[in-house]
Amino acid sequence: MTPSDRDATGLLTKPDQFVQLVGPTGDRRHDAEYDRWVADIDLAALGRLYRDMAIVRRLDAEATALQRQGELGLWPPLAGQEAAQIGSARALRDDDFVFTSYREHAVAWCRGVGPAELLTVWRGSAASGWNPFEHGMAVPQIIIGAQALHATGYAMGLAWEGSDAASVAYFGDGATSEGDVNEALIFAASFDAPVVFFCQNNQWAISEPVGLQSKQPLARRADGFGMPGIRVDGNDVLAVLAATRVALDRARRGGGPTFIEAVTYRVGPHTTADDPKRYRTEDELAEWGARDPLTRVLALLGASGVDTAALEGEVADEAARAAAELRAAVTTIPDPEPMSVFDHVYAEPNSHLARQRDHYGRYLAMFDETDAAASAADGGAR
Ligand SMILES: Cc1ncc(C[n+]2csc(CCOP(=O)(O)OP(=O)(O)O)c2C)c(N)n1
Ligand SMILES: [Mg+2]
Repeated sequence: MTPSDRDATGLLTKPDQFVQLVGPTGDRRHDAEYDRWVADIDLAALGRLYRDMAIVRRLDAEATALQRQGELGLWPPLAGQEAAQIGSARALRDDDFVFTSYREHAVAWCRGVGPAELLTVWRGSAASGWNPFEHGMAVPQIIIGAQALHATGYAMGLAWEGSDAASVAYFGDGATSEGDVNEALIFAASFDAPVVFFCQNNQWAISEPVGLQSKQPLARRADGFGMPGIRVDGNDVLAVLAATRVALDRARRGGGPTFIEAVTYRVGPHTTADDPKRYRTEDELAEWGARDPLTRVLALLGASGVDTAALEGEVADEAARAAAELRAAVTTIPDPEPMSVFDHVYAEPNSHLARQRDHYGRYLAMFDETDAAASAADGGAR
């Protein structure tokens, strides 16, 4: 990559161009602007990034299996997006705050959300998931793009309080077509909010390809909103870490928001309720398989003299243990008490909710009566 590949704003302009520090075969590509942002990442640190990615990949596969076995209602797999999520989340400080959609399981992992805690909502055992303030991470947002507004508002609050923390909004390529995301970008630019808009362009919004939603690289839109845009290889954990550090640093120094487009690929289905074979080809899958985020890190470590067979083995064992623990924890989560669904709707009681609670209570009682009647008819055998 040469400086002439960039336009006046520093944006890489051609669709196949992005910030890349590690190529698909593990070749280290030097970049005059971004290298210094990851100068501290030695082989041990790179090994830790590999470990994160391998463990979240294994946990994700376990969650998919748990859904197939009827233990979860639904699961949106992250497979393929490990580098985009780990690279960005490992750039964060504890006092930063992230607002994600439903696929950022690796971000949750980095924020210290326990894997079993992460799955409670997908099992239907919890109304949301975790205490956001314990992890600096809001619970998953299902409304596409809504979290971009939340992140912007939170960032404006941080600035007003004089904090140098930042917020990050994670969303997908499809979300960039939503009003919420566009409104958030305008607000953030107008108020120099310390927020990073981290868009994982995984090429698909369910069955809609990104080309249908944007005639040009998504990062180019940033210019129109009045903020810098960085297009980064989302399958290159080192480049993502560098790009996110650049954006966070700008936010902390009062420079306002940045839009990052991490170019990546959703390897699995949109959710376990989707069949991607209906809308995309095996060739496309193979093409992206060759750009796998984990194999390139192993290749680079190997070429740098690390015993990668040992590392791979150790991490695989650790990941298998984490997956077994996840399975044991998830399958024993107690079912919630049905009436608890009303507990956290409002801080104060109100008559509208009280009516619904009463109605639902009477509805549930009908089952007790049915059970009691059936039991009496059986002579109490039930
Ligand atoms: C406001 C809104 N509209 C539609 C949907 C249904 N929906 C769920 S996921 C999705 C696609 C999102 O694609 P993208 O933003 O690229 O994220 P990805 O799933 O690829 O991570 C849609 C349209 C929704 N959840 N919310
Ligand atoms: Mg998408």
